[in-house]
Amino acid sequence: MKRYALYFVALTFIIFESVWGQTLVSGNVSGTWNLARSPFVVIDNCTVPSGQSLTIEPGVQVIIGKGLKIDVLGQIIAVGTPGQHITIKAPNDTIFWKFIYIQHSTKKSQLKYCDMRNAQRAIYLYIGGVRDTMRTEITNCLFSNCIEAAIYGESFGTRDQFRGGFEPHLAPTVKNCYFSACSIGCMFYIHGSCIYIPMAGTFCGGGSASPKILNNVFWNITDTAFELVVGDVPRPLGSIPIFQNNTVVNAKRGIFVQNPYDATIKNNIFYKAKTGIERQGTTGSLLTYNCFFEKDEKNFIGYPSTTFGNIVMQNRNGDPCDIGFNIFLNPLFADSTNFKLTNLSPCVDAGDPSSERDPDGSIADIGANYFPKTVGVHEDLDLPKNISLFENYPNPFNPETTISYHLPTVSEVELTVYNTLGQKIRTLVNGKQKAAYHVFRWNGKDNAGDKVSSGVYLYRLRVGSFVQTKRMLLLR
Ligand SMILES: [Ca+2]
Repeated sequence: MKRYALYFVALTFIIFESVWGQTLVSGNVSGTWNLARSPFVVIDNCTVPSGQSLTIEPGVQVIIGKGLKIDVLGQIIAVGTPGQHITIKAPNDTIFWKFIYIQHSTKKSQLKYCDMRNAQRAIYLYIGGVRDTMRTEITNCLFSNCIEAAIYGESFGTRDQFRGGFEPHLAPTVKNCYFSACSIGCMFYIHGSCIYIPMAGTFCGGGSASPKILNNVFWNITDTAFELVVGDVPRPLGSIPIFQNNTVVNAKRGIFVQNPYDATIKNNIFYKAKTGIERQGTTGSLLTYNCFFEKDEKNFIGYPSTTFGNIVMQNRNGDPCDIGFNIFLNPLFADSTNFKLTNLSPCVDAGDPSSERDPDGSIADIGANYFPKTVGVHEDLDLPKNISLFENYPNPFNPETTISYHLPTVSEVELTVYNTLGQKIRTLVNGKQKAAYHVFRWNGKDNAGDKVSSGVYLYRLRVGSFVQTKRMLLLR
């Protein structure tokens, strides 16, 4: 009788598999999920244990039940192909699964050509309590209908009285992805904690995050496309986020950056974003070669600097721009889903000339999808041939101003501020620099860190035998 029951269970399972063609999964999972056993239905929380790996093959469907998650303590490799995407979704469009939670693991996880929809946070990256870097690659994926964030990263440093604190680092790459109908596209949160030991002092650990967000489209984002947030123990541990060549269309905010994040934000399009960029605190984030259109003027750059957003010069296409070569023109999209550019777009070849060239060999376009020119026609590298020192901006200023210059070749550079008596006040740059457009801020303080008084100051750029001096006026 007992044996009979076993046969019955086995038979039921086989029938279930063949009739419904699905595999139910829960608990510990690893190995390979292949097309023959697809779809994989997650009926309870799953875990990829530490040291183990889960591979999901092209074409596989993963259906995750309401509020459920896949914890990845080891590694997940979900790599589809352009013709056979992997689908990760809820049983229907009114239900939301939780997330794929990749945590602590320093084995590189990879998600490519995965379509993820109806999640709380589709991908949740977490590193804490270690002194290590976690790198996850998320490329060519589609995210839609994520109620909190499509990708949420968290780096949490912990206190440690013996080693002065754990300082984990999160450094994912998100490239060629498409985000739509999500509250937040990508969000990274750094924080930590401290401990006080009598006689020994306070020991703090802080996390850092340097995501590379490249060539993605963010469309219909109800909150923010890219958000960098700082929690407790905000220690600037070398977070260097890069947001480059993305297209953001219809968002409440394009980017939100908190101090001490120091982000590079270049070659992006912000189209119909209520607020293009909002900065909180004195972030050193550098905004260059972006295109803003139909922004809310008064909120454009956020607190505290209004340095950018003012038309003061022309870019290499002859279009009006600010000192960071940001333009404020209609990008002239060729279509309303992929947001490719037309040949008349002011974004064509208007990106940073020092960034990687487009596949057609031309200077980088602004936005996620470049406009391909006739293959084989390569224009000359159109960088300024001479060293150029630009007017500081704003001028007069209080308390800070921006000084910029262009170097055509790698050079030894000295940028110094003098008073009208010829006394050296502040050395801003002294060393070798690459061929590029460089921007520096002067905060009105001398080398000792003291505020200097109102008056005329001179800034001098010396590059080899090239020396040029310009005047600026500080009015406190
Ligand atoms: Ca180009």
